[in-house]
Amino acid sequence: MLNKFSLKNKVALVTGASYGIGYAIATALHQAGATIVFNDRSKENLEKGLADYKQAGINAHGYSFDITDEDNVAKGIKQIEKDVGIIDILVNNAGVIQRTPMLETSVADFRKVIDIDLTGQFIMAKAVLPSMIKKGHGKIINICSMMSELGRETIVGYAAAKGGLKMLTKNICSEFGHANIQCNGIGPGYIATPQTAPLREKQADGSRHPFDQFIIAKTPAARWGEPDDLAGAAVFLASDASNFVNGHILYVDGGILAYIGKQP
Ligand code: NAP
Ligand code: GCO
Repeated sequence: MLNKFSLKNKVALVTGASYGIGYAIATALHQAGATIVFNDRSKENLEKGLADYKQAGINAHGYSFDITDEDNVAKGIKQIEKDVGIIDILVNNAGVIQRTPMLETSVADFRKVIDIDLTGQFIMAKAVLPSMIKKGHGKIINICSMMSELGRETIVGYAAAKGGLKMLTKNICSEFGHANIQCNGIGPGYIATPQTAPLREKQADGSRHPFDQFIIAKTPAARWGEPDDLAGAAVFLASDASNFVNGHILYVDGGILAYIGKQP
């Protein structure tokens, strides 16, 4: 049974994986046997990521491209296929967030978040699918969010994108399931990474950020998640153990989506 979770001889590409959730997922896939390829849009962060992977004993392959740039994505995938091999597992992890009230969010701001958090994932999937189909198998894992199910003030573009990403996941499942492609999502809860650092900043009086307190009260696990909490879900959805799981969003959220929240 454990062999079903092995990623030996598999090539995994994780986008936006110089740090944060992507780095943790790439590390987990490496530990399950995969060859790790990662990308970042900034060459500087890519170099830092390469050094961190090396330090962790992971011989990762790094490629710098912006996931919203279709031409550069195509060039990047072609180079990866030449240098490393056909991509068996794509983790669409790269993403951004903008926190501004909707009426203060410009159309350009909204479009930028949609472009990265939704269109970029479409571009990446479209780039890797032809070789996966030719090879006769493939795994696509889209990093969704609790905001694929719930809204929240000040993150209109992000929630719209993550809701769309849930449906992109179901559509890739519908269109390519016959080709033995499984496309699923991971929906992390509130995870302690640079993206959520502003929500956890200590207050001037040393108290916890009000949002930090809110999340602790809303999460049955009564804690923020760590990137490593997502490792098991990522290995499962990347492996043969999930070959009959398709179009599913696996929420790894400490129970937050199931819970009304502790009475203040
Ligand atoms: P993070 O710390 O902000 O890291 C995001 C990564 O994506 C960075 O490496 C960033 O590169 C990269 N990136 C951004 N735009 C890109 C682009 N256009 N092309 C290529 N790379 C790009 O975020 P995180 O917390 O690790 O989150 C990772 C994913 O999980 C995101 O999709 C996020 O929405 C999702 N998520 C996070 C949480 C959470 O609580 N943290 C919960 C649910 C879902 P740069 O360094 O160049 O910016
Ligand atoms: C926010 C947070 C969340 C998390 C995550 C929750 O501002 O509400 O950044 O959106 O990033 O998506 O699942």
